[in-house]
Amino acid sequence: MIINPLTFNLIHSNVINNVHFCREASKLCMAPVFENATTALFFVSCIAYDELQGTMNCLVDSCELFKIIINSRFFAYKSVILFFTKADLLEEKIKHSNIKEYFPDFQGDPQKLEDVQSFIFQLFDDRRRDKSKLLNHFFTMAGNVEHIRFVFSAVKEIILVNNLKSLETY
Ligand SMILES: Nc1nc2c(ncn2[C@@H]2O[C@H](COP(=O)(O)OP(=O)(O)O)[C@@H](O)[C@H]2O)c(=O)[nH]1
Ligand SMILES: [Mg+2]
Repeated sequence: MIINPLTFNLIHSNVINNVHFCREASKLCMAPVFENATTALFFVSCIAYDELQGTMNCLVDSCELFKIIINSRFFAYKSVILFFTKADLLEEKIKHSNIKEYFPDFQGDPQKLEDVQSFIFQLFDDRRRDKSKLLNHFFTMAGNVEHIRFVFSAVKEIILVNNLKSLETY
C-alpha cells in the first residue's frame, strides 16, 4: 500500500505471524524497520476470535504481537493505527459463533456487533503500557468502497499530523 508523498512501514500479523519469532527477533528487526517511520499500521482479522494458530487463539496471538510492538521503545514517540479487517464478516460470524466461549471475560451481548467490537478493541488497548496517547483504530470492510475511502482519508490525515508533529521535534 503506498500513499504518496507519505511513506510508512506496514506490519501485518501474517508477515510476522509468530509471536515467539517476533519476541526473539524484535531487538534485531525493530530498529531498521521503524527508525524513520512516524506511523505503523497494524492489521488484525477481527473474525479470528474463534480460530487457532497451533494451540493459541489467533486473536490472542495478534494481541501478544501487538503488545511487543506497541510497548517497544521504538514506538515511544510514534503512532500505531490498528485495523480490524473483515468487519462485515464479523457481523455474520457473531450470529453463530459465540465469542464468550473463547473469551470467558466477555461481558455484554455476544450477538451485538458493538459489544463484540468494543471487547476486541479493548483486548488490544489493554496491552498498551502508555495510555497517554489515543489508539486510533478502524473496523474495515474491504468490499465497501465508500467505507474504504473514508478510512483512507482518515488514515492519511492521521499520518500527515504525525509527520508534522515529528518535524516539530527537530
Ligand atoms: N468480506 C470480506 N472479505 C475480506 C475482507 N478483507 C479481506 N477479505 C478476504 O479475505 C481473504 C484473506 O484476506 P487477507 O487480507 O489476506 O486477510 P487475512 O486472512 O487476515 O490474511 C481474501 O479472500 C480477501 O479478499 C473484508 O473486509 N471483507
Ligand atoms: Mg493474508
